[in-house]
Amino acid sequence: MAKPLRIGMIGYGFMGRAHSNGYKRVGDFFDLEYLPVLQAVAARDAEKAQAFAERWGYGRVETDWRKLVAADDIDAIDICTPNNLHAEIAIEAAKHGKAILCEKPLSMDVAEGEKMVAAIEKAGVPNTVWYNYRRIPAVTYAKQLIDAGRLGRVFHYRAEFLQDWTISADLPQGGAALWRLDAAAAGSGVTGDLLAHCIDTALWLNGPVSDVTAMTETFVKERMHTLTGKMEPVTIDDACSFLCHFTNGSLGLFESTRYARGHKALYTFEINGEKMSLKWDLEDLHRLEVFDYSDAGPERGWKSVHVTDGDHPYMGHWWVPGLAIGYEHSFVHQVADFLEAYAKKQPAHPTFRDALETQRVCDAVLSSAKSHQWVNVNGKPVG
Ligand code: NAI
Ligand code: SOE
Repeated sequence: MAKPLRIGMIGYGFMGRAHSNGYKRVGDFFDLEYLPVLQAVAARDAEKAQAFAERWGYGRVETDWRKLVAADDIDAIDICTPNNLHAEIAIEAAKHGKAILCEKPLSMDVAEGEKMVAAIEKAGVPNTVWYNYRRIPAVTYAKQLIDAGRLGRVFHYRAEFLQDWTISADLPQGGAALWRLDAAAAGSGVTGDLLAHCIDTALWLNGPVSDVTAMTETFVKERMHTLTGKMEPVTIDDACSFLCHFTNGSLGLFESTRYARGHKALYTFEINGEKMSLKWDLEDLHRLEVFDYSDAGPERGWKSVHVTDGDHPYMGHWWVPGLAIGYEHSFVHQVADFLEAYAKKQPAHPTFRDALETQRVCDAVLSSAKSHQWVNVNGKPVG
């Protein structure tokens, strides 16, 4: 019989649901020593939290997250709140010896992230950050090809994350659904919200970034703030593009915007190596496009690998070969990997320390956009 890992979740929005689904499904598909128990959920609105708890099967509700992180019946705290609460909750949870699963981006900035890393390392608690795109089988397969040396020397890494949901100038900023448009709650705009995903994947696949040069733009300068009812300056970056050098000698090109009309979540990356190139697209997430220069001359060309076979990463846990899985499965996989690492007392990547490296690149990008200069990152490899 599996041992219980009692989860205390804070926040019940989009990620509250995605993670809860992960916790509920994982034991049906993975054999694990520990399994999650949906012990309690914390949010300020008792009625809404109760409704969430009943729908998803949480045992009880707290309206103050501080009570949840101190509770004796909780083993792990899952932080699903807006970004400005990640640090305070994580540092408090570490003091109480809880394992911590924190949503991305780790923190509002590097200074805050460093305090979080110091707190969890001092407490010695298991920790991870939900950069879930690593766990989409086609992305994990790309990592396997790179680690096996199939690309040879890498020349280029290109990534973009495009959306279009903030184009209307009538969209307000701040408050419950729109905290992403307010830097006081989000830290930054697309840099921390979207590019952070691209950067985490890039550091994982292609190694550390040494320096960056960036530009940002805020297309709509003022929006009505839902908390004050007044027109207020917009403090986030609506769009951000940057160039970088990786320490392996390759060149990076990244772009993100919420103003790419027609694109909802177009996260793509392409890596060009001496012997092989790889391309991936979140909107077609089970495919990895592969160009292998070692293929016989006349047959050489881009192959679209449907990453759904039993010997592809994670796929042996699901259906029969050829049948696709989706976005939500990346969270199931992250829960499975976290629980396996937890049982073995090993780090669960990306750890807080790994995610701090992503934060360093984000801060350097924002700093370069301000100064119009190249900025050093001094990054370290991530696990
Ligand atoms: P959301 O707005 O849907 O949910 C936020 C939740 O936090 C709400 O339930 C709200 O009531 C709760 N909350 C706010 N202040 C609180 C407080 N003081 N005490 C307790 N609860 C509080 O936001 P969403 O989309 O779920 O985002 C949450 C986090 O997840 C963010 O850090 C975001 O960047 C990250 N995220 C990550 C994704 C991924 O791909 N890994 C996808 C979407 C979000
Ligand atoms: C924003 O719309 C968002 O939900 C981000 O917050 C997530 O991190 C990203 O995965 C999808 O888009």
